[in-house]
Amino acid sequence: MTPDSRIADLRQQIEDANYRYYVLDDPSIPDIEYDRLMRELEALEAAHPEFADADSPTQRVGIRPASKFEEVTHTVPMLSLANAFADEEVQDFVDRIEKETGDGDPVFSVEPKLDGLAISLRYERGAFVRGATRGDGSTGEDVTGNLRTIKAIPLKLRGDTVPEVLDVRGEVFMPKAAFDKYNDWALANGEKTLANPRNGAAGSLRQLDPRVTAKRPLSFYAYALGEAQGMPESIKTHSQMLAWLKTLGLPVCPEARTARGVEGVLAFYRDLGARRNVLPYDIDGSVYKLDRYDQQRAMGFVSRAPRWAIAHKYPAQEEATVVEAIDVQVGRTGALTPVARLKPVQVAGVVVTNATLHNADQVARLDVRVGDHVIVRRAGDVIPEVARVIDERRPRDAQGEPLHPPYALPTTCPVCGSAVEREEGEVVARCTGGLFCPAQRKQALIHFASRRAMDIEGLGERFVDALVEFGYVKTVADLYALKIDDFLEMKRRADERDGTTPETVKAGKVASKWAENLIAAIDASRDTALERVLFALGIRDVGESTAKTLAKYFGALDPLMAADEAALQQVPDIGPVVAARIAHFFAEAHNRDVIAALRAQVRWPESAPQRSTDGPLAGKTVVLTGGLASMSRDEAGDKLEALGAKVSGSVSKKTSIVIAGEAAGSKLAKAQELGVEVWDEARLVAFLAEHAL
Ligand code: 5U1
Repeated sequence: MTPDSRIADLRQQIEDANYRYYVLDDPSIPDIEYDRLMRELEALEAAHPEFADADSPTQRVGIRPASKFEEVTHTVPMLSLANAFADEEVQDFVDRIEKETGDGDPVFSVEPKLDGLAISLRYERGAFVRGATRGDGSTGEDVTGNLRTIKAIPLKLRGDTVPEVLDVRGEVFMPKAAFDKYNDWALANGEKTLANPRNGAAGSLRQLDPRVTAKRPLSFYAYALGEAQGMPESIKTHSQMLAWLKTLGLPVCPEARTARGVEGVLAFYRDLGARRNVLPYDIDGSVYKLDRYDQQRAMGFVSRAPRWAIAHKYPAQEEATVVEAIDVQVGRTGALTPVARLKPVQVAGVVVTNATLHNADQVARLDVRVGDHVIVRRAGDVIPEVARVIDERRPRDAQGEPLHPPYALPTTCPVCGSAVEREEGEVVARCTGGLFCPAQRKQALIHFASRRAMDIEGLGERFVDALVEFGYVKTVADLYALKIDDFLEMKRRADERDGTTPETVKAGKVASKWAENLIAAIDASRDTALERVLFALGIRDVGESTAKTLAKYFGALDPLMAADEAALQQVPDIGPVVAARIAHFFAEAHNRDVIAALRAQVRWPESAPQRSTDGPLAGKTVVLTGGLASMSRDEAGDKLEALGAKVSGSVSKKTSIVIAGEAAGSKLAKAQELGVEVWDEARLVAFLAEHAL
């Protein structure tokens, strides 16, 4: 291939990869491959400057730092949206539309309202020529150089029939995961951290030097048009227009859809609201737009806001409060989690009194101290977190010095006094007390009894607490020696301690029923399965799925306990770190004692190992990827294991063979990159047949 055709080929491959990633949400190649293509293209362009092109993917940071942003007049003004906070306001909005259009069941195009920065992108004959902020709606700032660095924004539109002129409006935003990753990087490299994803997006576009913007992980979704010359006549609705933008290579939020009437839009609002915390970006509302263009025209505008669209806002999920103390919780594996005790505050309808500070790095990043005013955010599904400190409100003495020093995690466990250690490269600090530490013991018991482990119903946190605190159990095996009277006595002491249930005859009866049920639940757990026991033991990094794999691979406990690290690494999907943890766990005398005691109480069926240590694939690691037509992947895995293979889920240098079925993606690409042998399904089927499987 000549250099110019290779350059054209690489540019196309990179653009296609961007399109697959940002528009279709279906990545075609792994990051490492993408980087390799970029490096090859950079090298070729450097060697052949005669083939330079300002729209090459290597030229995203092409524009020199500016001293200020130029003004841009929007040829069609950038609109704003009216807001609704209550359902009734949405009802009024829909009522108005129904009345004025005469359509009793109007269709809306509905989508999330992203919490970023509105911008306009101008394409002329398919080329991105200018990008601007909204400004006052009529005039914005020219931030073309910064927008060019955002890979989700195509420098050229796709397709053969691109419009003559297209002003695309949409939102630049910073995905939540990218925001966290950026802040980790910034902290490690002495750069300023970003306060939140919205400020991250807005601040990044205000940078005068596009090289700074290029380091910020920004993305973009299109949601409206300004000037458009050459839009297909067949497009009669907003939703059709969004679908057309995607064909041009412009990303559109995958949550966008249509909904009918007020019930439809409110159902969308509630569904999106329920998923708000797990969406990959911050949103602050849902947007409803009348879908049909003829109906939009009939509704018209008031000042800068269309009467055919509205933003329905969600209640704030952030509130300000005060940190009254910072405590540390010790988890099952000894992990120390700093927790801010807060002056109670309502956040989106829930009273929050504690917020996690995650780990020492996060405390350092936030520099949160006792007495600070902070913003708490309800993150994830349940656990609220401290989002940031309000610096101006930090309590200070007469000299202006902060009243409280920076917070540091304790160097000894606050529960058992053992040393606290932080392994190299780990963010988590841990108590080294192991099961000597009552906090770890309690969490270990809670885990042991949990539904997916030994499934002992009724042994709630409060009673586990009391069992450990009053010395009834030291290890999980002690649970099986408990008698009804022990439980009754323990409960009486717990009630006394907590000042709860009065001593009445009825309470006594209820308590004895409770204790009987508990004993029955403990008894029921005596007949179990090896995989449950392995999971219940709480070995670090041995979750349910690894426990299952171990049980299947070894069939019985003794050979597992006897396996060294090298033998454990032969188990499918077990790498060196987990192998070391397992070997270490079974080598500890106190763990072996607990297991011996458990074996006297608990039974499980054992079998011969379900694998073959010889066979034609012995010593080979095989990865299955893509879809198989003649059997399921699980079936294929079982057959390969029967022939001695170790079946793994990820491709690495240690992989011997990758079996690539239909639509195999990044694993196949990685195998090719590493030069790993690749088989197609026909070859697999022939091999199995040859070995009578
Ligand atoms: N998702 C979305 N956000 N947003 C903001 N759509 C949308 N539409 C807007 C604005 C200002 O304006 C159109 C109604 C043109």
